[in-house]
Amino acid sequence: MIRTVKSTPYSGQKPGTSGLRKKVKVFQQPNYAENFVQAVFDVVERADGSTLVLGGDGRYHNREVIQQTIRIAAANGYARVLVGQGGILSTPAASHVIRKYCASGGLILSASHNPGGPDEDFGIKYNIANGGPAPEGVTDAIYARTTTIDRWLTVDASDVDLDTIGATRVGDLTVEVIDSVADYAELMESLFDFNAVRANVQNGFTMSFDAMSAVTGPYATEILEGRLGFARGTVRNGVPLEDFGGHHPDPNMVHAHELFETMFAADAPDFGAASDGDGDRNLIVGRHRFITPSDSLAMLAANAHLAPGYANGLNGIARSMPTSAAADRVAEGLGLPCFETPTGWKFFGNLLDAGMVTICGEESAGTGSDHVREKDGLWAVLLWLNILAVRKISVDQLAREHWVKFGRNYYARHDYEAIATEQADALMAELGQSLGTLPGKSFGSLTISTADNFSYLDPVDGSTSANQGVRVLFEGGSRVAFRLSGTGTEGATLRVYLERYEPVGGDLDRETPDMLAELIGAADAIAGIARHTGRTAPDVVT
Ligand code: VG1
Ligand code: CO
Repeated sequence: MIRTVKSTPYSGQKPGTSGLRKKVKVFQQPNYAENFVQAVFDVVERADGSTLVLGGDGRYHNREVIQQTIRIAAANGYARVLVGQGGILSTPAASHVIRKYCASGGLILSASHNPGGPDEDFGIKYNIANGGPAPEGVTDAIYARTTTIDRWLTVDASDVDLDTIGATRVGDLTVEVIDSVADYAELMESLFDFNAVRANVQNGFTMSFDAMSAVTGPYATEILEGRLGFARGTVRNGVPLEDFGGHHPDPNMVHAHELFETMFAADAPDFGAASDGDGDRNLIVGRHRFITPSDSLAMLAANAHLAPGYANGLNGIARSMPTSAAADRVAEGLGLPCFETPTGWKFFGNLLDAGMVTICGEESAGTGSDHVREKDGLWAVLLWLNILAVRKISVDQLAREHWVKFGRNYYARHDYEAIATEQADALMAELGQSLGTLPGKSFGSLTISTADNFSYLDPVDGSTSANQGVRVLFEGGSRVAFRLSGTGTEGATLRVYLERYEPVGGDLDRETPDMLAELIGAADAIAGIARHTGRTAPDVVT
């Protein structure tokens, strides 16, 4: 029996860079999650009788929303819901399950790298039938629907047992609880040379993986310890916790500092990695060598042909605008097309579907390929392991050889968090107005060559996305970019992206802060960060 529940719209249900993210307390309000889920079902493309994939990163409130969503799906004509055991599906695993079982889409319950717990963040993201995040046209339609919604549909049914694999019925809907890891692990095994990695491990290659008490724990334990033979204990913080143990599940130098300590110790293992709340980000640290995500993208692209899944080479490379141009130099070297997209994985979907690119990446520790339509943390780790096993060199050696061949893009991101929204908006508005006056201006040895507000024309569907951040380019290939975060839940976060290019034959072995010092000063002078925000230093440097 389908039941109609009267409701009224909530303001602010606009998906950001990656889904709708709010405090748990906001999501717990009566009808809040239900309205959003119903709005999704009201607007997305699907036939009656479709399959929906459902899962999340296991954070606080995950199970409640899964149970609500199952009943709403049953009332909205879905035939089948595939839900990860315990409500767990990493973002890349969900993307794969959508593709493998020809679902019409999926709901991923996660606020990714944002902290979890009763007073922290929750999120819902819709992915379309290609397995990728809903493009802007779809998220705009979902948002528009939330502003007029006056009811949601449900069935009266008790909660489904999410912990036991198997099928049950909810009204006319079949709910299948599936193994969260199996399909994904099989996909990884089809892409990479597990034998080569296993042999390397047997020869003494060691690693440390920090799952940050988030969703990758079960995936990493099965694949790294179970299938590749790394020692037990290689995966740390491997049990997903509702509050991620009180930490930010954000794999960077600040939040994954324990891993850094391990990797810079005298007895460091050969390889270190970490992933984020929902398993789509990766952090790569070699023994005594941090690899920036932008460099990781470039190094993976340059060596991907060493893995069986990419043995035929790449079709092209795409990176988000703030990501360093290191990948562009590899594309140039390999004679491949290279694309610059706005921030957020949803902009890669069309390029991947059209076969125009094989590998994509973002400076925020996201890398992935056409095997799914999301960034994929463990995928990047496994590609690194495959490359190192074949080339039989260390991370540090690989990086040095890469820079000698392509030059080095010194890179950092400075985040100014929880600043007043009016201050952030004023800063960006003033910066936008000053763009025309910037070319030709000098700051120390740096001279601005061009400055613009990044606008993207999607070469596949012809859509335009304007206002995607300010780019200031200097003569010689250095750059500063500015944009406001679209994933935060408190005030505004200003992100300042700093990049200095040292060409082949240049200064390739210096410390990043020294190399960026002049650019940091220029960034403040250009945008008036201290003047607008009162902040003289960033909260987080990654
Ligand atoms: C951030 C990153 C962006 C990433 C997004 C989602 O967005 O900068 O590169 O795609 O998070 O990642 P923003 O708008 O806050 O800068 V995740 O791992 O949160 O799904
Ligand atoms: Co994530």
